[in-house]
Amino acid sequence: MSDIFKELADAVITQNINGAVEKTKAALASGVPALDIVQKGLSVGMKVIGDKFEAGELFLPQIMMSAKAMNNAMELLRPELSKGGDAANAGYCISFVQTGDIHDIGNRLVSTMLGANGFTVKVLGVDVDNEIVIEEIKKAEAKQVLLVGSALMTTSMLSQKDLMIMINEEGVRGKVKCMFGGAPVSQAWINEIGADGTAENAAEAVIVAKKIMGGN
Ligand code: HCB
Repeated sequence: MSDIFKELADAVITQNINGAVEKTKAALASGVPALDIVQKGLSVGMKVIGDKFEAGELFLPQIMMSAKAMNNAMELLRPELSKGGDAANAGYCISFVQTGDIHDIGNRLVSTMLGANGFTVKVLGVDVDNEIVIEEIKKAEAKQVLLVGSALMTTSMLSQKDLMIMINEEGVRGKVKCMFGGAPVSQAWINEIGADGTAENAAEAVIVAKKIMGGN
């Protein structure tokens, strides 16, 4: 990892809120692409934090500070990430974090990147009940809607299966393409629940979204 990416990751790992912002400013000033700052720097730090939490080496207050460091850096990056993508209308999508889940850093990043690449994104936020998602699908004027659901916990991931059942029961399966993501989501899970795709990160999410919506 180059020095700047290591410094960005370290700022998140050490809960250095000011440091994460300063390193992000410095990286932007030296011409590092915003997406690289997120994917090669800040997100790498968040992965380390998650692993340390799982190993019992860190506790919730520390994760919250790391999340704040990443979120503050993201505030600087969002305008950059929103620039320069493919402006052609790529479709309408509904983005949300599943019920019971408040992890929104990744979902917001995916939503920003989809917006930058021609999608019109309706962001429903966190802890969203499946009933609300169904209502939004029915309300949508677009013929084809892309669902962008995130779940960061094995528990909240289960509601993606319920959502797919509801989508079928409510007769709206033909209107939606379903892309789900988040750390516990795998292709095997997507196949099991009968969804259309998943992606490891925001850049891949744009590629998968365009593919399943019939673009290039
Ligand atoms: Co949180 N947490 N957390 N957490 N948390 C996780 C998710 C664990 C995996 C940590 C661990 O144990 N290793 C774990 C879940 C375990 C499990 O279910 N198996 C966990 C837990 C247990 C909890 C609490 C229950 C802790 C507690 O209270 N005891 C609690 C739950 C609160 C709730 O939701 N009801 C909790 C709270 C928190 C916060 C508030 C401190 C904070 C969230 C702040 C926020 O989001 N505003 C937090 C954080 C930060 C994490 C970790 C460390 C990082 C998550 C993150 O932001 N990653 C996470 C560890 C981990 O994920 N390995 C840990 C960075 C982003 C950029 O990546 O994966 O979210 P991402 O998104 C990617 C990718 O998945 C993909 O693209 C994104 C961008 O590149 N993607 C999609 C995402 N959505 C997509 C949708 C698509 O359609 C396509 C692609």
